[in-house]
Amino acid sequence: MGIVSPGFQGRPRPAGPALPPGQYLTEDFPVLSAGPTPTVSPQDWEFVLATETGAEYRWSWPELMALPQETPTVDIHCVTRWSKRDTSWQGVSLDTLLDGVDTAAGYAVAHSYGGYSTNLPLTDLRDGRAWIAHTYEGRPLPAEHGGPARLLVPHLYFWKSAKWVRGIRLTTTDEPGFWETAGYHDYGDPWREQRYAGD
Ligand SMILES: Nc1nc2c(c(=O)[nH]1)N[C@H]1C(S)=C(S)[C@@H](COP(=O)(O)O)O[C@H]1N2
Ligand SMILES: [Mo]
Repeated sequence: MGIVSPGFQGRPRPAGPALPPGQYLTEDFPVLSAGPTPTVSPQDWEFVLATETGAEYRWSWPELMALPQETPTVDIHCVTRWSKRDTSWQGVSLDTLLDGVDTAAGYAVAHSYGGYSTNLPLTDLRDGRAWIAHTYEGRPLPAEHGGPARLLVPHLYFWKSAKWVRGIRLTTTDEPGFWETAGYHDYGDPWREQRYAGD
């Protein structure tokens, strides 16, 4: 064989599964917050699920921890174009929280401590696709990433994964949240590159 340059790796790196269009991989974990990080201690934390009829279902921190726990490992995709592979979390499935909740609502709005909100169809919170996550890579979720607990909906752009989540309100009409009101896509499917309204 001829000359092989010292940097030559011999074979291409395995490409791995495709990323959504327009995304690049990052190894670090960027922090994206529209405002300051609210301080919420687990003792003061409460999660409220409110239905379209006004019925409310509440969980304290110990009650959340006493529910069945899941450990999803998922890829996440931010609309600013970074994606991160194989992030591992622990949390409670929205299926568990919605179990026994009587609702005919088609939509949900997640609300955060600090005022952020984001909307999505209720169906996207079901079928093992959404969690209230409190642990990241085996450690309590850091405050800048949404601790004590955040919504995790990895099949949509990451702005739908509300940090410092304090509740979810079920609604019969679609109510755009913080970024959706500011021109981002109402649904935000990364595989269809739904970044902005009209995409
Ligand atoms: N409460 C709240 N949740 C939020 C945001 C925010 O500003 N406030 N930013 C969203 C956006 S745009 C992204 S990309 C992710 C960023 O999560 P990270 O900071 O843990 O990477 O959180 C989402 N959830
Ligand atoms: Mo984002």
